[in-house]
Formats: sequence, C-alpha cells, structure tokens
Amino acid sequence: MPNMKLTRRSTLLGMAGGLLAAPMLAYHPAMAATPKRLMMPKLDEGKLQDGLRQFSLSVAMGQTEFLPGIQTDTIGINADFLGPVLLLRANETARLNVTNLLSEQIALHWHGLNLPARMDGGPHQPIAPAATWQPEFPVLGRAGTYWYHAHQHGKTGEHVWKGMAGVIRVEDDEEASVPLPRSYGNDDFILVLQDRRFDAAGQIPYAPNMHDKMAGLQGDQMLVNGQIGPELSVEVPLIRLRVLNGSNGSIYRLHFADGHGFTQIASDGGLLASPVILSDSLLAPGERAEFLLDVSDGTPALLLAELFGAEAPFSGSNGIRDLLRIAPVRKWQAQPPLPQRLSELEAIPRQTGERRSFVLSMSGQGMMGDLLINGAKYDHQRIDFSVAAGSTETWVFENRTEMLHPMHVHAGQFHIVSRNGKPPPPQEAGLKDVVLTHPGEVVEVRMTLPDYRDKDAPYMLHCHILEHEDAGMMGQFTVV
Ligand SMILES: [Cu+2]
Repeated sequence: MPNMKLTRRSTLLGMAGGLLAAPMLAYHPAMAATPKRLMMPKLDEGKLQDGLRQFSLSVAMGQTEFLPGIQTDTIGINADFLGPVLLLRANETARLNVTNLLSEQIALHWHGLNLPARMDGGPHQPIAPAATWQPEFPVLGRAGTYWYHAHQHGKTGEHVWKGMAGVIRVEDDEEASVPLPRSYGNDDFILVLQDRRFDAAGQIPYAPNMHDKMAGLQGDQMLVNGQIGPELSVEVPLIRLRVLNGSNGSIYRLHFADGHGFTQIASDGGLLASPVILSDSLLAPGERAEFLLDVSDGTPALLLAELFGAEAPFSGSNGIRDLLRIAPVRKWQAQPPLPQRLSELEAIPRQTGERRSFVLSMSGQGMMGDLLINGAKYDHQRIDFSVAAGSTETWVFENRTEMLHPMHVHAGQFHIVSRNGKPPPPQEAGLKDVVLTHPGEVVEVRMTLPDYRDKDAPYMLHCHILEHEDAGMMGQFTVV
C-alpha cells in the first residue's frame, strides 16, 4: 500500500481518515482489498395465495458497506441495496405488493415483461410515500432473466443509482427441458453489473455534471451484486452466469483477462435457438445475457469490463476494470459438448401493422442540446402514438447523434431485423427488449404488441441511459 500522506483531516479522523481516502485510490490494482465471496441476492419465490403468486416488496433507505468500515446511504428493496431475485413461473398470475417506505414518490417497473400498461410500473403508476401498489398480471414471458427498477420520471437515474433495482427470473417448461445449469448459487449465478462514484465521505450522491448528463453517469468503482472486487469460488465444471447491466450510463465490453472463451445461451427475452461462442460481449444499460463458462481445466478466470464508446471518467484508468475473479476449486474431465438446439425460437414474424420511424437526434449546437425522439422531448401529458392490439409492427431507430443509445420498448420483446440493412449477429438473433444503436446507425426491430387494450394508460419507449431518459429521451404509446 503506498504511503498515505497524513493530512490534517486524516489525522483528525484517525482510522476513518485513512479509509476515507481509499475510494479515491481503490481502482488501482495494488490497492485491491482481499477478495470477498460473491454474494447472491436472496431468491424470492413468493407465496401462493388465492391462486396468485404473491410477493411483498418494501422500498426503503438502507446503509451498505461497499468500502471497508464505511456505511453508504443506499436504497434497497427488502434489503439495504438492490432487491431479491423474483422467481416467476410462466402461466401463473403474479401479484407484486410494493410498499414505498421512502419519503418521496417512486415507480417500480417490470422490465421486459408483457403485461397490461396499468401494471407496468412506468411513470404513470407512481407510488406515494407510505402507499402500497398491487399490480397483478399473468406471466406470459418465456423463461429468462428480466429485471425491475425505478421509473419515477426525472428520478429514474437517481433511484437506480442508489440501489432501486433487482432481477426477475422467469421459468417455463421449455427451458426446464434443456440440460443447463440451473441450481441457484451452485452452478447458476446472477451478476448485476454497475459502477459507482464515491465521494470523499464514501457516499454515492447522485450529482451528474453536464458531461455526465451527456455521456451517462459513470463511476470508477465496479460493483457486482453491490460488491467491489468479489470472488466466486466454483465447485462444478460448468457454470451459468445471468448478467444484467444495471448501470446508469455505462456500456461494458465483457471479456476474460486470459481470453477465455464463453458461450452465450440467452438474450433479454430468454434462450437463443443455438448457443453462440464468444470471446467478448457488449452489454448496454438494461440488457441481459446468459453465459455458460467452462472452468473444467481448473484455471481461475478474471472477468473484465471495458468501458465502450465513452471516455474513461477518471484519469489513471484505462477504462478496463476487474469485475469478478472466478476460482474453480479443482480440475475436472473435459465437459461434453453443449446441446446444439436450445429452444424453438419463433422466426421473425411477418409485419401486419404499421412501419414507424424513430429519429434520435440532438437539438442545438455542439454537445449541450436536448436529446430527442422524432424531434420531441418527453411530455407526460402527450401520447405520441397508438398501435393496434396484437398487431406486428416494424420500428426503425435512426441514430443521428454522436452517441450510443440503448433503446428500450416496454410491453414485451422484439426481434432485431437488421442493423444498417444487414442481419444482426447470432447473439442478437433471439428476443430483445433493449437494442443498442450506434452513431449513424439505422436499426430495424419487429414486435408483436400486447393484446391488452387501454386508451388511457401508455407504455414507454426510451433510451436506457438513465440520464438521457430523465432528460426527456422518452416517448409513450397506447395499445388500442
Ligand atoms: Cu441515450
């Protein structure tokens, strides 16, 4: 450990002063603390009551020890930071009882699920302090890794930054019939990837500056399930990693330090048709991917995240951060090959409804304008368009900005039809609810809209860089 210069402040604060200095330096590998065991969020199966799978979720302030000896103020859901993994089963009806124990209004959105707009938890379903909101919906989704997160308009970035998010795992019969690791915490792991910027007091105030509002807020400290620098000890030769990019504004290029290959088996909306072997994977805010990692050779693997498409926020950082050390406890025999068929993924459906264009642009000169969809900022009172229930539409995102925008559509899953006129790569050939659009790119997606008609309650369509969303890069549509 380098000499810590004694300042008046650290002398006054004694031990705590030394610890307070840690966050400023901790991204340096030499400062890495002893690895902690990676914790899994609690798996919450809910309770079957009155024919409904019921969950009780309380959103409250908490205190979390990210940095040794320092309590950081956070928001959690049945926890101090983040929330439980909600286990939903296809064809059951779920009821989520969400109680707001904060002193301000919140919203909690079920990201990726096909459900009625009134149950969606967007900005039109606010939960007042001390109130309980009880959305109820049949689970129509395919098995996969979804998530839930804050969505109070103008506050989404702040609430997620503080910890208001969690994972939803949906199970169904098709996925259960494929021989894959699925024993939670043994061979099947959740990795919620986020980054945070700590102040000198070890707190994570939400204070994006002008640059952060444009680039998306990023921190220099990586968190995996709310932990800095954890280690995963593995007692089986093949593991499944369900990865969520739960960050506010960071696009991560995931890869292993030694170039270790891995296999993607699922995207946002569940299993791909066939496994895809990768040496790296790009994951934007809101996106999920499931990977299989073969560790049968007994060699530890270090998972890294490289910041993609944005300058590293802190000098001295090359933009590559250690995420997770995966340490097999022994060596095993070589593993049999994976099944080549994972699921009967439906082909891209034929368009039966409209084709719509969404131009992403920025107003004004230089880098300080408003981010717009079809020339407009979000207006809570304005429904931008309506779509016919059950119809299949083609939506074209045309990114005319200099930035990357991960575009998210509520109400279910879509297929990516093309990127700049070419078919997407195989890892994007499954179902998606977020699509990363690059500067100058034209991306075509096709989506079958829900069967739930509601002329008053809209679904949202927005950029998942939360600072862009909060600044108004969002539109809304009804299904009629
Ligand atoms: Cu954006």
